[in-house]
Amino acid sequence: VVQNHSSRVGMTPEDLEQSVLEHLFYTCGKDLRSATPLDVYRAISHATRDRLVHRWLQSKRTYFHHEAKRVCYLSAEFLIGRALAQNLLNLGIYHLAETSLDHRGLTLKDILEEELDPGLGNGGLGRLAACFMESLATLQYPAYGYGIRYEFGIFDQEIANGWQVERGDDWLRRGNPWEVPRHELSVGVNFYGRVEARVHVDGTKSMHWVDTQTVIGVPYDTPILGYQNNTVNTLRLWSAKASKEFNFSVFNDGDYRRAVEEKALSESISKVLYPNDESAEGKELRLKQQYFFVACSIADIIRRHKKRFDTLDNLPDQIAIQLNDTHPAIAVAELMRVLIDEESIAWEKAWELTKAATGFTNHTLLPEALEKWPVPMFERLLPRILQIIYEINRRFLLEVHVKWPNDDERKRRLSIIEEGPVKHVRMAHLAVVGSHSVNGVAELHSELVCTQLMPDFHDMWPQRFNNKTNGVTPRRWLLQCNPDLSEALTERISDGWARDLSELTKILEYKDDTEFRAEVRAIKRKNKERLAKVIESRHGFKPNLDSIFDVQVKRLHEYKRQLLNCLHIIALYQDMKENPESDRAPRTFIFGGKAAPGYMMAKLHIKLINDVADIINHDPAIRDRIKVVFLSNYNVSLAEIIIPGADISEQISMAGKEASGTGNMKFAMNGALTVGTLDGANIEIREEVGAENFFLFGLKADEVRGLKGSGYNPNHYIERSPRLRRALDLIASGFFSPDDPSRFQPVVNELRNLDTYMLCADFDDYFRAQFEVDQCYRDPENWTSKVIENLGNIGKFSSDRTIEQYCKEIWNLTPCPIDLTE
Ligand code: 26V
Repeated sequence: VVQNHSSRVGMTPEDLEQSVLEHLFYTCGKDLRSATPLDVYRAISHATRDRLVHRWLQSKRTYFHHEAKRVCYLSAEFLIGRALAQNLLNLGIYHLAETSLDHRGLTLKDILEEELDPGLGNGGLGRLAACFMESLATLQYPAYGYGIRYEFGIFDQEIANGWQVERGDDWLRRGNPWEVPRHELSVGVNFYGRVEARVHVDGTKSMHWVDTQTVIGVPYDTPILGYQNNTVNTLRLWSAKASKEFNFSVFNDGDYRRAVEEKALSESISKVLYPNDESAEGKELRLKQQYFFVACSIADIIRRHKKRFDTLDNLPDQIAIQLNDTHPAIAVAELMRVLIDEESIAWEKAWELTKAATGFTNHTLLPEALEKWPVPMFERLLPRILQIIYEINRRFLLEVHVKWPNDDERKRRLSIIEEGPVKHVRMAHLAVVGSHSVNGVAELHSELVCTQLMPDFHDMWPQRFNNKTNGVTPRRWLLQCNPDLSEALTERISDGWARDLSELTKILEYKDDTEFRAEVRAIKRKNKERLAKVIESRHGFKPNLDSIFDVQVKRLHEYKRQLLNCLHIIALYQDMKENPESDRAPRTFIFGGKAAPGYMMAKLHIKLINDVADIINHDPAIRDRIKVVFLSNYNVSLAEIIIPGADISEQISMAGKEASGTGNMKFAMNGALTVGTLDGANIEIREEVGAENFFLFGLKADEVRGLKGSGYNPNHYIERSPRLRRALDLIASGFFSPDDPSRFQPVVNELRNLDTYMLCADFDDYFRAQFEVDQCYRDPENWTSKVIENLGNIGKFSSDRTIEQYCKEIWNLTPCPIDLTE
């Protein structure tokens, strides 16, 4: 029996205070006098977590009793960000906590800063998984997130002398009050060994994966609370632990050192997140990570199902498995292995169940990001899984043969196994073959998946392909990160927007309300001030609050074209130097983002931005008309400060390369205007907010393709653009790198010779769009009306809308509300 109303979980100020004091004493072992801010953070977090527990248990009980279908979201990354503020808000006790602390002379804002930001993801894909988990709980859908409890998340980035330096992110060093280990649910996962076929007396054959090395997966659960409801879902992250055999072998063969080494080796599986997004590396440890968390998750899913039912026939009525990109695609083969080898289900039946349960989301069109594993490595590490993949492929190619007899070329293209000097397993092919749904993450992207990325699969199964345009949770990306704007909205249109973002259209009524407009401007200024303080504390100067805060924050990648932004800055600088009287609005250019540690060109771009900043920021002729800042260690918590402070959102990828983007949505939601190409979700954002409220430039995806096809030559554009030529010449001259004049030669050479991402083709149009930004900013009323039109029409990009579509169109889920009195 749960005590819902004990003071330990009560919602009065007295109850909350009492719990915090008790945790300070009993959990932290401190009294008020000796408590540090970290102790206070821990005590409040535990007091907050206490208030989730009965909801959490009741959610599990309800799902079990109602036999509710649930989604299992398999993702190698969950970039959840800090939990305390979000949980306080969703519980509806944020202000209560704020005032309680106030009374004791403490500021909640400062206490929140004590929480280390869990960086268990690279960027968009991991953050999307986190937004989805929050939306699922808010919409009261039964859901489990399954992933890896990395001991080290995405590296901490420092900028040393303009260069990126990586440091380990030891995010658990102060403990983690939000997770609960569940040792009793640990799972054994097999690696290596060999497969033995056994023929039985009745003539049947069974396969046995033997002589394996076993690693134990220990689940750590984090509660995911819905917005002001009683739903608490589970994010279950697996941590690798050496199995008993490893520990026993210490005593058995006496080779103590080897045993310790092997123990460390098996526990290294969940040690660190791979930081190279958008480029597959083919490292064995990465494949181990993928199989490790997938095998644990599938075992967990099957265990739970068997607890409730004595058959697996209804598995797809009870669970939907969603593969977040190909990282968990091995789930298709693992589920088949469990159904066949462990549950003795016939192949045909097992295949039917697997396909009916599984859906696959693609997140990238970059060829270098498509995962494939060398067959020899696969065979050594996962011999039984490889066998099953071969059998899946054999049957699949038979199906292809029936449809297109004598088309060997097509079979070669479609095969799960890529032929060549070394064969490879194509994980995207495995995922498509083993799923009933394949989706992209924005309209354009989904179309390109069908026509460019996998046209043969689309030919084969057109009905399988669909679109689910991304979204972001308005609770974190508006309510929490922009309290002033949230309050202004609630004052005008009441508070329904936080659960139904389409209600933001009501604010359009206030578009011409001078008071509201002035308030919107004042809020932006306050948010710029907050951001300016961060810049000042790190860079020693405070940006001009009257300047346009022009922001590009996202992973560093050539296709995202931070370099195009940089070229614009250089050209603007040269214009200003040449014509000192030129009358342009002052701008503060703000960058942030991490480069994959081995991605030399991206790291050189960071250095270029910092060198350009150094020269321009110190040029007395420029004063504060241009400032350039590269903010180090861009992460979720920094995003929560940067995004509300932006006037301009840079979404300038080469068309056809950015699958969706989600930062683009967060900026528009926080009153920034977009400068962008027709790429990913930019297209849909522009459609929603209106073309007149969006600064468009650049080639379209089909124009990019056409130009590539007919032989693109950047010099054609460089010759015709004096501005571009001059900017390139300045970089090449060593002007920004007097200590090493040839430092940026690789950058200039790439642009002049290849220009893979067509910066030269888009440069002049980009410059023109930026000039329009400038003109527009000088008319604050006009600018504000565009901001309000963006805000009022951004409702589509709530992850609630996205999740509703997944639930209706792929997962077939219905909400399962939690009643605490039941
Ligand atoms: C890819 C890889 C490749 C193999 C090695 C490790 C690794 C780690 C992460 C990734 C993720 C790349 C895919 C990705 O993040 N795509 C982004 O997904 C966002 C959410 O759908 C979308 O908004 C972005 O446009 C897209 O780039």
